[in-house]
Amino acid sequence: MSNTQTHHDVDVVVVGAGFAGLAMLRELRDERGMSVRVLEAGDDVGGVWYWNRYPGARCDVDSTDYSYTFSPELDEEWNWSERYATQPEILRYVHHVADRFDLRRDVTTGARVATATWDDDAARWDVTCEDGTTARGRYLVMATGCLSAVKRPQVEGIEDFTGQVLHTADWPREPVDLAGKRVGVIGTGSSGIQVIPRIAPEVEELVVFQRTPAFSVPAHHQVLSDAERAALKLSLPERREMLRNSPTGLSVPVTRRGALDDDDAARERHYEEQWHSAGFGFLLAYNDLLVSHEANRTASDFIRGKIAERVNDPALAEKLSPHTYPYGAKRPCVDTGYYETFNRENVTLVDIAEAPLTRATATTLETTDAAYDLDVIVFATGFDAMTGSLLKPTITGRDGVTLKEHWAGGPLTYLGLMTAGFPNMFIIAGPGSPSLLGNVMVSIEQHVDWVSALLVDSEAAGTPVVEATAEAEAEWVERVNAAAAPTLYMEAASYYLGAEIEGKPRVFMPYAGGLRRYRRECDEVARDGYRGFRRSPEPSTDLQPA
Ligand code: NA7
Repeated sequence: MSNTQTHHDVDVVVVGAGFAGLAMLRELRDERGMSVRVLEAGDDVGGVWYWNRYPGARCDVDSTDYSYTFSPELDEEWNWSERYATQPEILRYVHHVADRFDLRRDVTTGARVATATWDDDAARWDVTCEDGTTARGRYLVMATGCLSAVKRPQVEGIEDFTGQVLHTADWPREPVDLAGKRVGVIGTGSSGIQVIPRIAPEVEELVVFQRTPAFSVPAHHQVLSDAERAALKLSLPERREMLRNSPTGLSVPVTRRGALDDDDAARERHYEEQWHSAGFGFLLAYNDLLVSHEANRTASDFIRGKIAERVNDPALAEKLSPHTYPYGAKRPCVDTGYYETFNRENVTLVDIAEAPLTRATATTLETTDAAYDLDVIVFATGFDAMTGSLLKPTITGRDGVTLKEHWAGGPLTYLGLMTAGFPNMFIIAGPGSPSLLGNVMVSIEQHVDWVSALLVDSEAAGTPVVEATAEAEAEWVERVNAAAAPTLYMEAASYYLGAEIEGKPRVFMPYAGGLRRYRRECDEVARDGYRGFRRSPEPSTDLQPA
């Protein structure tokens, strides 16, 4: 659908119609009576769950904890069918929410934002989209997601490849038939680890190009019975309270035990028990896995031991075992039969750390060692994380300074919510906030509520121009760095650190102090009259030039 020439003059322009953008729309429109226009690049709502429709795509947070919490009626009527929802089910949920709360009427789809420019005289954001849609709003909310700017590595000659080239994060909407094909998958992060075991049984041959092995633990997918669903619903209030007060936003009990508090036998028993139930929560088996090398080594060794048990060929198991970074320092993965997939006759692992990819030809993908005949190449190479989608459009703040210029040395934010020099622009669950380090749904709702309260307060006080001060921003950036410094996060070339993109500033982007502490901090700032934010009245319209 083309939106050419459509203009929207509203209170709030929201960019992105994923979980965050839709929550912001509902909150500001239905709870605060503001006019909102959501601009969405995709042809439908859903954000990351709209684009990432590769076989095997699933959430690795429990469905119940990856749901909106604003409506008891919604909780009552929606029934998740599995412990971890599949992508189609999550997309159905998003559609249900969009329809039930009549959100679509304020969403323009197919509108990729090209520019957003602050007009200081009018105190308005002017937004333009590639399809010609324009919007003007007093506030701009960037709800663009941390994992949405797709990373497509340059492989020499890829344009000459005559087979199909796919990316997990931009999977075709129509079904892709891989049956009987020779398929190469590049990348072994969460997406690769989900797609590989899923397609292995149907393809003729699967070649996995691995640069860095991941740590993965069993997901323990499980279809929920009626009784389990009923019990989950009953426990919702308690569970939600736990999520809100937890450091991770996950419904995993916080342990006070460190890995070395247990003797070897007790620790082994505990890991074994966690291995058989925890899923993603395995990382929280002990409270020091991300701060102590010695503690981390016990978990890393345990997982490597399990890989050795799951893969028949010891040399192959060794290649699949990570040794170059601590467990958890990169986003850990959960899987269903990932390692066992390599026991199949039709699956080959190619270590491209040892023999790097060199080029593609019409029919092959080549490394320094060999050429692989393929019909399909699947990039599972992830994203330009956290800042990619914020820096793609040209966002221009005060005095003509662009966000790209302001963030040339890495993202600078106050509380992850605003950046100095960009008045009335908010970021949902972006850099400088816990975002990807916890359950992002909890982060999204916390930000939506907090921004909404700030807007109401500012409007009531007659000071609707809000801006983070440069001092507050500098102080917060220091806090973000200080929170990360003692952790093992600093020891992996991860997307948390900007290592996924060549030339990207190497700074630790999310706030590692935990969701609970972060929420407390945001609440205190609000209680202190929004300390660190400068607020001023809108310029009088009488003073506007004609
Ligand atoms: P990730 O986790 O960023 O994984 C990307 C994978 O692709 C990872 O194995 C990378 O290896 C590999 N990669 C990236 N670039 C290249 C190049 N140029 N050559 C070879 N291999 C490459 O993305 P996902 O989509 O799997 O998961 C993203 C999030 O989705 C995940 O964190 C969950 O939150 C859900 P590397 O480690 O960089 O050596």
